[in-house]
Amino acid sequence: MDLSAVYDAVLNGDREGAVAAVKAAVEAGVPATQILSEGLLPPMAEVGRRFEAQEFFVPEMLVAARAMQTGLSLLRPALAKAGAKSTGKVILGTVKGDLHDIGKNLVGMMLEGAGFEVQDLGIDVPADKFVAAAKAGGDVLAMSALLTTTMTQMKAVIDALQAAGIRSKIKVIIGGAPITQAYADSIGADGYAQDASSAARVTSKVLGKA
Ligand code: B1M
Repeated sequence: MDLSAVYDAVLNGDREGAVAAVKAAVEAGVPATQILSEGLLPPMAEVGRRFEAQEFFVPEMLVAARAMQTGLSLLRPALAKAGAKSTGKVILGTVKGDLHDIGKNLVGMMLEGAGFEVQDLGIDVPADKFVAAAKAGGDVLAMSALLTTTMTQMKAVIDALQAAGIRSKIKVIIGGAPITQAYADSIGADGYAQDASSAARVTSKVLGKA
């Protein structure tokens, strides 16, 4: 099925159009993963390109993101078909100073789909909030950052876990557009995932389950 109606609705920030187009694709039997990879994700890359070219500005970026999130929420049940039982608890959040949450939300859905319990701390999460959640209990702490200016917060969180004496009790994985394996290694993270589906794989791996 041609998913250009989904693509166009997201690119144009047309929330109702995105809902209608995603619903039509679901009803036509298109798999959720295909609607995501061919309909919902490509326009976000185009929005980024247009933003860099100064053809789009923050308001356009924002309405596109809202349309994308609304479309994505319709796929949540299919993407996050809960596993039989929890295979571990993941504390998830976007780091301090960073308001981007689409990638993080997608990571959360994929983790739920892989059977993990997910505690989502939201966006703009300061180090002490990550530490408090880790102290309360969790197997993996998963951080997302989309800005080169906020990715440094990931090291601040790892340092804060160390200072609180709980670094060895929880695994740390990181991801987001500017993040690389080399960066993850340099700050002492246990794992790096390039995208949402590999985040579930990397989480299992750091827990010794893959
Ligand atoms: Co922003 N923004 N933005 N933005 N924004 C980017 C990131 C940017 C690359 C655009 C560009 O210039 N091309 C650029 C960053 C440049 C840089 O730092 N190098 C940028 C900028 C500059 C800004 C502002 C500073 C703009 C301004 O105000 N002048 C501002 C900062 C606000 C802040 O956070 N303090 C800003 C604001 C915004 C909006 C609020 C308008 C909106 C976000 C809305 C929201 O999230 N609710 C927005 C958007 C939509 C984007 C782009 C266009 C799209 C991001 C997105 O959702 N992609 C983005 C350009 C781009 O990425 N091409 C851009 C889709 C999403 C599914 O992908 O988040 O990469 P992504 O997640 C992927 C992987 O990265 C990975 O898996 C996901 C799925 O496969 N992943 C993980 C993510 N987290 C992971 C964690 C893991 C593992 C994998 O483990 C824990």
